[in-house]
Amino acid sequence: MNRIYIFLVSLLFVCCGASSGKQQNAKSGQPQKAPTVVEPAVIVPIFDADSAYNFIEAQVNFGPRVPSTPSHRKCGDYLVSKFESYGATVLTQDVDLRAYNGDLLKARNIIAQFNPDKSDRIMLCAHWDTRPWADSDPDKANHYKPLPGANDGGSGVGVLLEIARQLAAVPSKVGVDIILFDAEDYGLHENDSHLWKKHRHSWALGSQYWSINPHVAGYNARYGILLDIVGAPNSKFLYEGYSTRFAEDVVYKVWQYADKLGYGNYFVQEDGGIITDDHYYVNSILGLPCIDIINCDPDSPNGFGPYHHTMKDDMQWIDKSALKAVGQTVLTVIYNEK
Ligand code: AHN
Ligand code: ZN
Repeated sequence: MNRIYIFLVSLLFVCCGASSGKQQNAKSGQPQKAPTVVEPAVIVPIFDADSAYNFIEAQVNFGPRVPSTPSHRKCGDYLVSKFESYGATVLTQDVDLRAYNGDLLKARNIIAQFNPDKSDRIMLCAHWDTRPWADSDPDKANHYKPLPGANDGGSGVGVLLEIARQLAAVPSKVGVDIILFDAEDYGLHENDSHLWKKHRHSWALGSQYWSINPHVAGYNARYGILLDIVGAPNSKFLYEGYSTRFAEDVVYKVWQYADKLGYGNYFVQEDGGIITDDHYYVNSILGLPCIDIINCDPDSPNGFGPYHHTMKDDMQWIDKSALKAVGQTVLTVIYNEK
């Protein structure tokens, strides 16, 4: 894998009259002919899945990233310093949020801006907190214990850190904002599921806050891509319902790039469920079209995977091939933006 990491995705040929060419023709007395100008090929860096895997492991090694705990604070500091080391302009939103059960959450949204002066931007996001309760665990004794959060929390962040590392090496034409939302996963405990109507906005508290108070007044981007639970072996990313409702063209664009790259087995072109996730609030509050790439498993009890919201959500459930499919697809989308 130690080869030169360039990846030619597309060549664009444009014919036009360049003034230097005309001068040359005039000097040589040749008949004027429009020269062919070849636009440079789009270069997409190669996503390194080993690196993304290590970024996930680093988060897991902090322990569960439950808001208001020391592990959470330390991991947040680590994430900020990583983005800074890749040349991003990093802002944080440190805010006290109230969970549905009354818990006070010392939350921090982390915003890493690449090329902050560019007005044409893409937003990439994931949540970095982990669920305080393994309430889908087969063992009831675990239902109020925090889970490791390798897939749920760690995987999306790991892929985005690797994308940040690549953005530092090869600048993209558009500006990129990577936003790590906090307090996504403190939503309604399964034992309280009869209260779902009263607490239907108990999930995704960090993205709700950001969507009401974006880091830049009047923040705008062409679109957003949320990565959530993207590291499991044999992941299936189906068309998620809010994504197609709010940002259909973005969904088809991303799934088509995935198909071209040979990742059609992961990015399955079929409708999946409707999932209330961070992107729902980005779409409905801020009006920024945002899709969700999220693994669903309709055959598992809670609709995600057998590890989901259980103590099993550890590094055993992280597969580098899935990380590669997601990371390479998102990089290809970004670097093809002009
Ligand atoms: C609900 O379970 C309502 N939403 C799923 C979003 C989620 C939870 N993503 C990770 N954990
Ligand atoms: Zn979760």
